[in-house]
Amino acid sequence: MGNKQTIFTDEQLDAYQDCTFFTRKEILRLHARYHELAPHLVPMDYTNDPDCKLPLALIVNMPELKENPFCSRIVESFSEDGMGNLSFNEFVDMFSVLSEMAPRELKAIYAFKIYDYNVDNFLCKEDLEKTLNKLTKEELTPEEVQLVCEKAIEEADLDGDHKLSFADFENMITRAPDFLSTFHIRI
Ligand SMILES: [Ca+2]
Ligand SMILES: [Ca+2]
Repeated sequence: MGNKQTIFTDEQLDAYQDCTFFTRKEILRLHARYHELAPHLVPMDYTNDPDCKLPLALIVNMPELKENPFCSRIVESFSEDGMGNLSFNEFVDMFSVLSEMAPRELKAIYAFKIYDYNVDNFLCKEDLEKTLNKLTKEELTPEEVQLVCEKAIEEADLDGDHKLSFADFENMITRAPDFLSTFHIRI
């Protein structure tokens, strides 16, 4: 072992491996990334589950997230305190869901939550318009956005209530996988 510092116990690493899509090596790399965001705040030794959280502003500045139009909303949705502060566990959970290894259905659950701006468990036309504006970096005219959203709802709306339930949304992303593209981030 030499003077190599213990960061996690074997049990901790096993637990991370079981609960995420990452290997032990990747967990250690994530810890290094988390640590380098705020070396004075994040301890190297995590064997005692230190009570440490990093603010949203530091996390959304990571090169992997910076360009993502939904980065703040993604971080907030993994933040238990709802303010966007992330513990290391939450940080790992977030990148696990965003990883290439995470199944589409899991990504869809988070995407739905993030696109549901008015938090009513449905995607209405306004939710989709906001989403599309962000996805296309406002390159479409308002008329074009409206048209695309109307069409997307019309095609995916299985029960005809003019808004998308989660089941409708799953139906939509099989036709328009671009709606999940912002949820693939390799770290
Ligand atoms: Ca909604
Ligand atoms: Ca519907």
